[in-house]
Amino acid sequence: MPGISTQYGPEVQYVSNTTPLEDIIYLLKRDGAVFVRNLISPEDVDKAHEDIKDRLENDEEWDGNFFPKETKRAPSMIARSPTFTKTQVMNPLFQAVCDHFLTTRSWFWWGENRKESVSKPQVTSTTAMKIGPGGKAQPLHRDDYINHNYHTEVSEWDDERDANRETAIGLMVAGCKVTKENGGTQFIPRSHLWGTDRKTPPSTSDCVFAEMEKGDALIIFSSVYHGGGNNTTTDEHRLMFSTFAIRGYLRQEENQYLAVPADKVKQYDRATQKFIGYAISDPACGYVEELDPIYTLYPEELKNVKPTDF
Ligand SMILES: O=C(O)CCC(=O)C(=O)O
Ligand SMILES: [Fe+2]
Repeated sequence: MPGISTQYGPEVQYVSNTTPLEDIIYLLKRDGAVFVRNLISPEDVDKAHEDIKDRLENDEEWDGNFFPKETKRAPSMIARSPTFTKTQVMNPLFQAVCDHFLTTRSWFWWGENRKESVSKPQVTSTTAMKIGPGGKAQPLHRDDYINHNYHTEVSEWDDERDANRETAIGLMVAGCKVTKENGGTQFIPRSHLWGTDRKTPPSTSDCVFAEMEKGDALIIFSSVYHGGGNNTTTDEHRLMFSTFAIRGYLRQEENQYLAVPADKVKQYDRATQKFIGYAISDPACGYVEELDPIYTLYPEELKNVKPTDF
């Protein structure tokens, strides 16, 4: 049987939503990004948009060049849209990809014992971004500069060496038809393999453009050079939703404990609450009163629970 590598052409791939996880993982290791068609239903995308319309329209203009003044944003999406949270943040494919690349496994001496710890990924930011006509492209950047992540230059992915290479992964979902003309995300394929210390800055001439239908998704390593594109239209708005996840022991970009009020967190199931940050990152990050932070939501479950070793 031919291997995965012979099934795909050399360019960044658009795959169907039934593609096996191992193929998606292969393509991410190879290119740093992959498009998945029809990952989210157009109805769920529209509902998520509905939930944040007011926040988007009333957004403050950004001061600086990271976002053009034409871009409206809606942060704190987990507080604002249960539909977004259930269908995008907790999307099973995105969760499986994050689990694969962002789970950290380490071992330590603890006296004479060899102790192993597994830290699971968590959400780090959730934003909707609507680029208006005339909006200029963002500077190309790596989102993992937020995590002070320095990369060494490599020619291709190596599972053992690169197990901890990525700190974060994004799921970008098209909220409308996204084109090069209306500001589709531009990114440099395979730039996740680049060293931080390259002498020349990333160039838009190396970029490809996200061209997507509503509900299509772009899964992208945060080390890939990218940015929102130029909106050269006179009448189109480009809406994209983004969810990023990071390793469990790193600080969240968008502070979920303050961005999402506890009563909103309580409306979600336990898996979602954990992903929001209501869990210990093993061995010992995130406790409250030396216990799992989930008990701040459910103090009635505290009976017979004792603080214990990490
Ligand atoms: O709007 C986009 O397509 C990308 C946005 C982005 O890269 C960012 O906000 O960090
Ligand atoms: Fe970015």
